[in-house]
Amino acid sequence: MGSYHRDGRVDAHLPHAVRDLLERSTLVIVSNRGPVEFHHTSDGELVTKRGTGGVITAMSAAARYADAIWVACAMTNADRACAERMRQQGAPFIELPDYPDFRLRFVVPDPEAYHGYYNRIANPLLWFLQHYLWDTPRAPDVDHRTWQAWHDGYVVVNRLFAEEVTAVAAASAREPIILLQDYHLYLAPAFIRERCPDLLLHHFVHIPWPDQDYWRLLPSEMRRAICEGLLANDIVGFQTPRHARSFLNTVDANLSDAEVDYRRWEVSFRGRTTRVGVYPISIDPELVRAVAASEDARRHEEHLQAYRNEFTILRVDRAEPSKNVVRGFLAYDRLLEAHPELIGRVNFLAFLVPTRLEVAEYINYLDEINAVVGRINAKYANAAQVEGIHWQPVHLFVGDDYPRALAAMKFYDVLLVNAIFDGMNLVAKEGALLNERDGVIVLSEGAGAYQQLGQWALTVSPTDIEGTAEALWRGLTMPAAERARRAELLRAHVLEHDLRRWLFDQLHDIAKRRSERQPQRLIAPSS
Ligand code: GDG
Repeated sequence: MGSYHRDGRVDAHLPHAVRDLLERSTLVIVSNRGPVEFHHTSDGELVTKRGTGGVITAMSAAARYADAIWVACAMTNADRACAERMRQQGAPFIELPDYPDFRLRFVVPDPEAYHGYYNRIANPLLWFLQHYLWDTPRAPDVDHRTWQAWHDGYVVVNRLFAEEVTAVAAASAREPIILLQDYHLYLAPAFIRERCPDLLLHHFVHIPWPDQDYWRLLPSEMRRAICEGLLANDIVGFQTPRHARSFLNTVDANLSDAEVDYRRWEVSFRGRTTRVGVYPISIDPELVRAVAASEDARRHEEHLQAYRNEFTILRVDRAEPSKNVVRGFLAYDRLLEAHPELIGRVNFLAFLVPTRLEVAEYINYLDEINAVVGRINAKYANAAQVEGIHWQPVHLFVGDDYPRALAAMKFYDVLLVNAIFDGMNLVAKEGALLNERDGVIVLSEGAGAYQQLGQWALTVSPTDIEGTAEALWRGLTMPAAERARRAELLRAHVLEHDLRRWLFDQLHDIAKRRSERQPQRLIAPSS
């Protein structure tokens, strides 16, 4: 795989338009979470820890190809201390000796603004909305605290991001290309545009874009500001055509002065045109294989052998309501009821990463998961005992351990990815790449990956517990030749549509927009 060299040489194997763009530009990656977090050890030493999550993984790979600066929020006390020291020293960036691909700049909101932006608006309000997670007769309640969090949190922090980005752009020796990430930053593009009308702005939305009717659960002031913010970009990218079309509909429904061209996937608004694109995110096969082959992963693989059975079902996810973990266990329970011949012969291994434990819904969800697993294990332990065997049908591993999760992907017979509505679900792609047993993927129609991988998976509606149980059964009993055929096609697709392609397709479209804009620039400066 090619890469960028700090001395300015860009790998010759990159497509021409992309290579040209990278040679002239600096990529300014803008996301809530940065590539690393700083922490103080007990003896006061400053150490870095690599950030987690799909967005960081993807954009970290992007930084290998280009001169890159990352603008992110300070999350820890040590992050804030670092930003302060950088300011006092008048240094433009934080250099990271262990991560030479990045130069970093922190946005440092005051804690109250950050709390409103992150814990009240971004997660849970926008995240819940965009994943259709609300039980609408009960939530959300947009009350005075929500409005306060919107004005004094979300708007304020988005403005801080815009200030930081414009400062970075102004100081950049090369042409800056701004790559904004996700739902935390919907307003920032409009604030950046106020200051820098000519900057190239690209925004990728990693999560679903729901139907325009569902957006009406947010007050019109908020949803209009979100649409206007996104339309300040040159390109807005989504994971699937369905999400992109929903965005066009939402703009059409909310901004009467926007002109939506459904044929060209463009919106004209206040004298500018925004293009809407589809870029399904993927994995970096080389990187994923390297982690899976690491010493750490091999140790886990060995240890996990004890948890396997004649059949192994696997799930790997954040402990997140949108991932539909509880229904997955209910489907497994139903499978065992319908096929008692599986008793003692199948194990369900679930690797769950605790997430957002500052939000009550997430603590409750983890409790629900523990309760359903406890119930299933108790129920079948008794049934197994009657037959004189010791058997635990579900093994739950809760914790943050990426090499362990990848190690487990090598030996599943069925991988369950049954998200309700989700952006992509990279786990389906990692599983397809790493599995060594021609394992079958049971995939929800609500997962973003469904659009690409659905034809070779067994697909289910996310609420259909009976259908999911049947799909698990079909997966476990599928003839070997059919399993092998599907596994091969899944792997080939993932290898061809990798993270590099996701990135380069976006850079290619940015280069195209850039070349279209050059003539406008020649005319504009005197005004
Ligand atoms: C969003 C969207 C979209 C697994 N165990 C651990 C761990 N993992 C890795 C997985 C996978 C990643 O975390 C999770 O990928 P998802 O695709 O489920 O992503 P989300 O975190 O929900 O993020 C999603 C994604 O953005 C990218 O656009 O696909 O739809 O919701 O790679 O293998 N990672 C760590 N510890 C673990 O124990 N650090």
